[in-house]
Amino acid sequence: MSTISRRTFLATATAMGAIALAGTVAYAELPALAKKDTYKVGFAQTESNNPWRIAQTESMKAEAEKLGYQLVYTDAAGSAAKQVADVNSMIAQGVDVIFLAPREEKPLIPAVMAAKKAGIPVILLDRNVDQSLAKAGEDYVTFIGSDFIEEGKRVAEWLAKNANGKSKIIELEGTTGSSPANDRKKGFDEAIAAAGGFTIVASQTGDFARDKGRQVAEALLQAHPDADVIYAHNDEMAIGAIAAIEAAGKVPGKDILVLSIDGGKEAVQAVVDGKINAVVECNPRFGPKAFETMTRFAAGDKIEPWVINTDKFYDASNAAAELANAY
Ligand code: GZL
Repeated sequence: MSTISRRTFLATATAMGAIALAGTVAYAELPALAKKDTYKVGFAQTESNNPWRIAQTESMKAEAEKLGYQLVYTDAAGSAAKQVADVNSMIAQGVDVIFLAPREEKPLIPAVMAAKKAGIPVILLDRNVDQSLAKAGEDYVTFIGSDFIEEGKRVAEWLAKNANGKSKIIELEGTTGSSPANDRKKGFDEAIAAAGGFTIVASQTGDFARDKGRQVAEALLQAHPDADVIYAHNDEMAIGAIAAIEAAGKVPGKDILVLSIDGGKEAVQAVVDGKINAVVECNPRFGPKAFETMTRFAAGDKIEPWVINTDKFYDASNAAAELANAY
């Protein structure tokens, strides 16, 4: 190889290396958030098909308004693909930061990585992404949300103490592929197996929706007439299951125990009425903690990889007293 072409080769290789390194460095570092008086903030919601999601959206909008920030809000109407497109549109609009409630753990990874590549920090709210594909502190700032495994475990622990001989469980799972559905199942199933004496006779998704939950509960009650416990991953499906139990001529909360997660007013009232036996809260009021975390990040604080929300617990012993505080 002649000297010139060797020099050219080395210069080119160095330039390419620098580009590659720069590219790598840009990809390797979490985007920053400048400290400013006001921000243009994106919030990519999954859907608005139940009181929990509506309460979460209201909380985010109220906090943004209180702070005087511009909020770019999108609703993916239950489509992970649309939620990815929504995030890409926020990137195109040049938002400063994106709050994302990833509908499902894997499909939203491209959205997280696109925001990172565009230099826009992402804060995950309420639901997480697949931890083998994206990391807090590298690809997104942090995950703010409940410990879903613990939520499922707390339901199982209550059941193990209060089943009074009931033992055949129908499990109504949340949205397939979502972190709350995956982890509420993991937490409950492992704890109930450890307790011994219980059988999960059927486990099927009701997509966190009331009517789908009712339909699935009706079908599973017909297939398993000996079932005497229904564990629903959220209140909407639990309330749907109550209708299914009554349609089967049985008494919810007595013939068939009903257990749930979320703790909305309607479910806590059902605990007061004896139709639901126990509910683990999953508070949707993310606004204050979401924007407080954003402010900490902008100030240069090191944000913990998981900002954990603590959850209350409701059963016959406290539901009436707590009802006013439920969302
Ligand atoms: C949990 C949240 C779940 C609620 C459901 O953080 O993602 O989604 O438990 C809602 O009610 O649909």
